[in-house]
Amino acid sequence: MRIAMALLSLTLCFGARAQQTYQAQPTDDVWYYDNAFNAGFTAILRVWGDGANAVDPTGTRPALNFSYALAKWRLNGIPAGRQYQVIRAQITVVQTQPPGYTRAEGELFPLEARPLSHTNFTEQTWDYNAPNNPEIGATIFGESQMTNYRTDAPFAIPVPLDVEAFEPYFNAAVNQNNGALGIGFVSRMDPGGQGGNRFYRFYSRNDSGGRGPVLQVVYRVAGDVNGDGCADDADLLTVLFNFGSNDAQADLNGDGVVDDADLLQVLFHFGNGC
Ligand SMILES: [Ca+2]
Ligand SMILES: [Ca+2]
Ligand SMILES: [Ca+2]
Repeated sequence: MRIAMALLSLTLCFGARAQQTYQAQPTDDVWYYDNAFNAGFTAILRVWGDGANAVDPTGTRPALNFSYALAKWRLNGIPAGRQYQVIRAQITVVQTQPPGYTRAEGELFPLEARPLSHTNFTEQTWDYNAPNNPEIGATIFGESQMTNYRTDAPFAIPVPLDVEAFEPYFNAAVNQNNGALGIGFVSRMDPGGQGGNRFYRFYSRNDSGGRGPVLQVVYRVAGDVNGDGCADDADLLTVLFNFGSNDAQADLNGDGVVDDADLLQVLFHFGNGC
């Protein structure tokens, strides 16, 4: 029994080290709209579309019937020079009170998180008319969920990101962009005419209450079972030793069984981070 407990705590210890969590607010976020007031430092970001489109199809920057929010994160503490497996990723924003849309409208016209063409912008120097502002990509990493919807208080809007779509973007940010990761927030939600109230309004990083967007990424060095930062024969042996079991540590893809898919993860990334 004592030995079993010791093994269990050892496993938990290794498991905790193998998976790591990044969680932070952006270093820059801006309200990307033609008539935006205080676009770089507004406490509230605003997002809407024209009902049919989330991104203005007529030009590279949003015309009057579109409004975006751009955010840039610094992935501090994640070393470059290796590939990472993204296990889970989510952005959470906080909707101001009261929302200008019903729960059903929020579900019909979600807030979308998309890639940016580059991250060469700061809220300090933001200019709507600058010639080279980032463009919003076509990929939708994630859509908002209205699970916490309420009208009597601000509420958190989770935007879970699709791991397969987001993982290469995350790796490119770490390995090719000095850790800078840009996200564009857009939505098809139509305010309903000039002066309309139906759009997303969520706190920026400049909110004095600290309710700005939060990016959370659970990741590990790809193929690294034991969490020493390197995929090598020790990891291969751990997978082989636990083959056919449900050992959580060796189950790299998290499908509940240790099998050839996990073995391939280690083989494919063999030498990663070493
Ligand atoms: Ca800002
Ligand atoms: Ca290892
Ligand atoms: Ca597995």
